[in-house]
Amino acid sequence: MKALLFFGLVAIALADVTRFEGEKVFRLKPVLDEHVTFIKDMAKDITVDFWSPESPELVATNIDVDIRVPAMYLDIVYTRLQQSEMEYKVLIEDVQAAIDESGPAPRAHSYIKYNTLADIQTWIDTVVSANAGLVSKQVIGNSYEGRPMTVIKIGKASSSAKPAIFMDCGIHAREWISPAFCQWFVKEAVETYGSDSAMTSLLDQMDVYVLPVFNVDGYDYTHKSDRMWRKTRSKNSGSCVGTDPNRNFNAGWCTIGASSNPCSDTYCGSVPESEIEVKNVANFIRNKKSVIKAYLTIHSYSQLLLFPYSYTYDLAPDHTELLQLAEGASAALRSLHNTRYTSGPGAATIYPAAGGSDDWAYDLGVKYSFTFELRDTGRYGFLLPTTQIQPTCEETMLAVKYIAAYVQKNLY
Ligand code: 9B3
Ligand code: ZN
Ligand code: ZN
Ligand code: ZN
Repeated sequence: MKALLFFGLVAIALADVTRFEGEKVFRLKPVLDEHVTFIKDMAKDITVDFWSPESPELVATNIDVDIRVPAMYLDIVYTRLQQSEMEYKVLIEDVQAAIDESGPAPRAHSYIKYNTLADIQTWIDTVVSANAGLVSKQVIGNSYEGRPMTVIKIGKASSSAKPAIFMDCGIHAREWISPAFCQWFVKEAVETYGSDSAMTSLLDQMDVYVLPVFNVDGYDYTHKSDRMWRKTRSKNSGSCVGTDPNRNFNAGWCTIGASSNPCSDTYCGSVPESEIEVKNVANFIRNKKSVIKAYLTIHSYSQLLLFPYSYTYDLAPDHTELLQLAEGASAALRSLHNTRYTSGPGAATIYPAAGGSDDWAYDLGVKYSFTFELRDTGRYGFLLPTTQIQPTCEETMLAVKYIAAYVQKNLY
């Protein structure tokens, strides 16, 4: 008994899990330049976690700013908010309570739970063995901490090279609905191939490469240590860990909307593709450049369907076509549960930011390049309840299938 208690305590000590008791998420509504200055100054004085936009550099007037505030700073934040006379509300009263509401980690793989990385890795093998002839897997490299990055290939076997779509999920560790969607997509593909005419035709003519978890180290870390982690887990000079993988691609790298401070949540890294995870994906796409016709990357939250560019306000050469396609896909998504998405180029629609994967893929020559920001709009943010996994995935399927069907009809 004593031994059990001892090992129990050791396990808890080793786990070293960050807790968020009494922490709140605020939505601030800056309308004056003074409000923006106020928020940036506050970020300098106290540690606040920017949920949206994802770092203080990206704060501007007339955009909602969602921040998580540690319990010890609540008094001072309330006092300062009164002084600033800025409009605000509390989105989440107690972050730990919101985390606990998502319940204990599932004991087995489930499409309506947030699966652990280990369960996702086992699930990949199960799907591959159960659907030989349609599904295969390929390790595209290992992460910084040595975990395999596995891409699932779905498509009817063919003797000639098929055009393809590449989709990744989980670039950002805490955006848990994203890997859930990639798993859902694979499930739907194998379940509806042969009965759904659009899916059958798609997988007969094209291959879909799905990377269900891009940031494997970060995702594992959000399950075991810190639910709010965003970046990779690579070591920087100094004590701060991790690079933002979606600021580390070689697309206007670190020129705007990214930080050169390794402690920032939007740290761009020491050089483009400094992160092995980014390099692995970039190499995979470069090697298949001639067959990859669309690049889809799944994030959360905000309900946006973005396309290039984010690193500049300049419109992409294919702007009109991409906007039309995004609006069609958003309408398809909305038709199921009336979930409203905004479509547009990243810079003007969310914030200008460089080093993102969609811009990089587009400049490489992948014309149909999109970033999804899934549910919600901030009620739960990254802590989207498991009850919303199914409706979110069902509606997102409609948008992804809309884009896939369009790409299939417009091969180039
Ligand atoms: C950011 C960039 Cl840099 C891009 N090219 N496309 C989309 C985004 C938004 C995501 C991010 O990394 O901040 C949302 Se989580
Ligand atoms: Zn993201
Ligand atoms: Zn996001
Ligand atoms: Zn539904």
